[in-house]
Amino acid sequence: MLNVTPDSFSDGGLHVDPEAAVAHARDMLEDGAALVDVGGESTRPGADGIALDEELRRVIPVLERLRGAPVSIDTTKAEVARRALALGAELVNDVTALRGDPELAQVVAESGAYLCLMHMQGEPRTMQDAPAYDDVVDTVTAFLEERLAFAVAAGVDEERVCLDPGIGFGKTPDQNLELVRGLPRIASLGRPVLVGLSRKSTLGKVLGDPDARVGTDDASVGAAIAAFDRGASIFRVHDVRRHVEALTVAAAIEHGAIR
Ligand code: HH2
Repeated sequence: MLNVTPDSFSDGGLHVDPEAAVAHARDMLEDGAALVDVGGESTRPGADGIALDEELRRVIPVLERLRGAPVSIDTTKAEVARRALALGAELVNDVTALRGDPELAQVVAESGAYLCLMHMQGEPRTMQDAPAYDDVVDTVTAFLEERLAFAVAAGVDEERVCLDPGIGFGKTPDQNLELVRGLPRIASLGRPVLVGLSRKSTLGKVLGDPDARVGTDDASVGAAIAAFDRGASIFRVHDVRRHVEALTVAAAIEHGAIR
């Protein structure tokens, strides 16, 4: 994934210059990424939303330079998605699961693009204040089932939708771990499951730092393998090469394939 935000928690600010962002995207593709997720609006805990103009100013120059490369657009805004899809983006990654912009469902449906529906409790500015669930796996699974039905009713091809529990989006570290354990339930909805565990603060907290804001890449790989073993098949990561190597071996063990 590629942040062109000045304030993302893991690599924000590194790729605000479009040329640097594009070079980083090409490195990720070279390292085996299937898609580069381009995002101009930070969703880190505490982040405020940004205006349409600013988001377009951040992502359009990058998307123009990446034309022809496999790209997804991480946005909640229909207009950003529309422009990104016109520039060749293949997937819309909407952290609001089509609850943010009432026009986004139609943009995705008409374009025939792939769509990621993610669970989030609350909104980024306040979501970590006091996340609470009766049963986090039940709640997230029921939510994703309902949002999938909503997307399909709006004309999105079900075969093009993947589902994401939204690790860190209104969840405590324990709830995040419970969600990874519960991935088989989410996978039972019949759609590919995407997870974004990479560098998230829960990983640093598991390693003993209660104030961690990020996790290490080695911790990220461990989490990705645990998620793979429980049915995740799409991984939103930062250190692509490490994850590709680890997941290729895990997949070969699972499926018996030597390439
Ligand atoms: N996580 C982040 C952003 N977008 N999209 C999906 N579908 N799933 C995720 O888990 C997810 C996401 C946050 O990670 P990061 O990109 O490192 O931070 P930021 O949002 O500040 O760019």
